[in-house]
Amino acid sequence: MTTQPVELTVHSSQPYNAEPPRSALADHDLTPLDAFYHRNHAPERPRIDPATWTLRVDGMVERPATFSLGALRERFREHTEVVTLQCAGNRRAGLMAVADLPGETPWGPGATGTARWAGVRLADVLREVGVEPGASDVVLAGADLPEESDGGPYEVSVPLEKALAPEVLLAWSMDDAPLPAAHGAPVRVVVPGWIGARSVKWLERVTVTDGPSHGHHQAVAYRLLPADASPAPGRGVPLGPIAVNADVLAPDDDAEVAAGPVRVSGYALAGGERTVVRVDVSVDGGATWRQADLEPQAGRWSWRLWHTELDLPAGTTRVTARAWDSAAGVQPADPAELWNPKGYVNNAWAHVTLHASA
Ligand code: MTE
Ligand code: MO
Repeated sequence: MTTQPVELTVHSSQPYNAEPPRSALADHDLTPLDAFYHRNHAPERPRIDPATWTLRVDGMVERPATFSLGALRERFREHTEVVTLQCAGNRRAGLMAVADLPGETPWGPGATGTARWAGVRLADVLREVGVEPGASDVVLAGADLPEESDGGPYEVSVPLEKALAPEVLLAWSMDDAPLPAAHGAPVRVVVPGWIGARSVKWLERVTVTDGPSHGHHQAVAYRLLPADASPAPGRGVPLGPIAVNADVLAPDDDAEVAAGPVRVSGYALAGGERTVVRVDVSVDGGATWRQADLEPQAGRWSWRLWHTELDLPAGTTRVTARAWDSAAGVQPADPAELWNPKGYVNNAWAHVTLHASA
């Protein structure tokens, strides 16, 4: 088998925002590194020397501390998790087709990917410094300086309860190799089951607090607003756990295929603590459905690959997929009902159009 270099669709170069085509994600438990999307907010990637890098842990803790990379490796056990990251803006193009979202990145299906991450548990680090009573949130700050952060770094927070969950890692390794600079080296946070925005890259500071971060990307962006509201600090619901989502990854949208049996495959992701329990595929716009076969999950926090075989007649067929999660959540049919002023969480039914020749 020959592997061709993946060509990413580059939405912007400063900040660098790029996604792979569906075909590069299809049928891989672990996303090939060159097919992993890039989502940045600052125009420049920070330059960090791992030899002098330190992590400051402070705020409502009994023993504020500063750790070098060596100290983190020595003091804490390494843990590994296979985790799917998904940007809250994934599939935004489907919302933009409903109504314009000026200034927002028109993400297609590729702002998601799965990797094997290794590092230390944030919980172990927090236990070492001792969280004080009354604390409720953990603020995570990177080294990069987005323009909308008013001179400060990219900063978000997660509730203390999630920060203490065993799956949340401070990762230095991606797919058994050192974490690439583009994905947050030397150390990034990985918050499984939650929107990608909480998985802070180029981590420099962890601060235990009694409220969420006031940073732009916690207080204004990455919040869900009703369609008729406009973003303002504290308005709307902060996005945390991912909503159930799925996509068709192969064949690609608008592909030419031979009529007859066609293998269709994709992924489904439940988000939060939930799991994918079922994926349906329809060739008649959702009037009737067949159940796809689910493949074993690579990890508790990774997507679930699925596939089915369709018998396609000559001509054009629109293939639709939807997933169900273990909380009886199912993807909604219509992106018009989901449209929101920042264009997050498009988890409407997925479609690709296939052209079959006899
Ligand atoms: N961390 C920092 N420091 N700066 C960022 O711009 N973007 C976030 C998150 N962590 C971001 C960050 C968003 S919105 C997503 S979806 C993921 O990183 C993307 O991670 P990736 O570029 O490694 O795919
Ligand atoms: Mo994101």
